[in-house]
Amino acid sequence: MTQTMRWFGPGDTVRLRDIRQAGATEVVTALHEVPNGAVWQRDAIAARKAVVQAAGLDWTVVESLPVDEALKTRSGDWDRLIDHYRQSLRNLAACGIRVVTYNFMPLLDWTRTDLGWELPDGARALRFEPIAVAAYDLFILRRAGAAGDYDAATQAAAETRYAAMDDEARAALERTIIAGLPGSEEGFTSAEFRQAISTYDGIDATTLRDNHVAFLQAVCPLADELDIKLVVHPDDPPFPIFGLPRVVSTEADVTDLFTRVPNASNGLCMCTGSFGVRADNDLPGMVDRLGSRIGFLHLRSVQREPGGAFHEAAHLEGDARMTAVMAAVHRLSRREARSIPMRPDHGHQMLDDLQRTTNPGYSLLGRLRGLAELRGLERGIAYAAGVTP
Ligand code: CS2
Ligand code: MN
Repeated sequence: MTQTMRWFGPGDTVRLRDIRQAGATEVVTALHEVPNGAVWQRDAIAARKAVVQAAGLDWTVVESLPVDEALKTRSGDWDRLIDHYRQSLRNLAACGIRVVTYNFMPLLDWTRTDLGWELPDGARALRFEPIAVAAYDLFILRRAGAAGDYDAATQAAAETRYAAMDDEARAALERTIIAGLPGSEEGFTSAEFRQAISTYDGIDATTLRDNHVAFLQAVCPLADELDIKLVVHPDDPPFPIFGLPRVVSTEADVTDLFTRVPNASNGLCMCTGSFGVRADNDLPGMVDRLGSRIGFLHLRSVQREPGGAFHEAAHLEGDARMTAVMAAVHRLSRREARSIPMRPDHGHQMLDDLQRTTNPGYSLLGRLRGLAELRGLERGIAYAAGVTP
């Protein structure tokens, strides 16, 4: 595996030298300052790459080149936005970028309800709790039709939860859910969010899948030529939320996508933390079966809790079965003789992280711990399989 860490650009409080000392050889990053839908210019990409290289690191994986909402809803300026996406891919390829991550989640990228959930050892983790989502949806957002999406017990629990929150707690919950976590690029107020949700009226899972296929059919032939792998990041969490469809949540979802758009450039960012929320996603088996489609690995584990909640566990703990996943990654790399880029996806806030301000999920020490554990695990598996040293 090629060890990388995510870097949010020059404004990130985690510096390139920190990332290098943590043991990564590359960063994955994006031109976060470019608005969604605009072209990433070649000189801007080259300049950012030069900054990374001056720190002794490299940049060959983009996370993410955002897919504008109009491409997801297949409306408005679709043709122009496709042209922009294609131009950005050309410019990225000219600068030696070979993997481009994107997602196809309507409106929200990854979603949590608590960004500082205290673990027994005092470290802090990200957590998702369905009751908190329901409380926000029913009583703060007051989304039309929300009541139809929750059973009576959930509605009652949500009402109790809402009643127990003061104004500050309600505002904090709203910010956590819709203000935009790092990398999501766009955030909302509740009023804006209600309005944005209405742009998905009439777009069900089938239509969203068709729109995804139309997007890929428009960009994959060019990506094939450019030798770029476009890797879709799965839905996080991997189920519909706020009445919005999500269609990249299971192994069947992605195999369907590869069947409908067989181009070699149509690939997957195998995020074990996202897929792993669902017990019906067999993570090691997915690595075995999806094989050559996997262009990028996000290695992380979640601990599922009763009632559908989950929190982010340490990288080798929780429900991911990370040792089995890593063994499958090892088999895949040997079978295809390639070094797959990986990053520890998120980390706890621990030790000195607790005194610092970093992007939620993107602490330095928590990710350093994750990277160290994962690369040690990989070495051990390789050694046991006869690869020395
Ligand atoms: C990331 C996502 O932090 C995260 O969970 O994995 O934000 C990811 O970058 C995007 O969904 C990919 O487009
Ligand atoms: Mn991920």
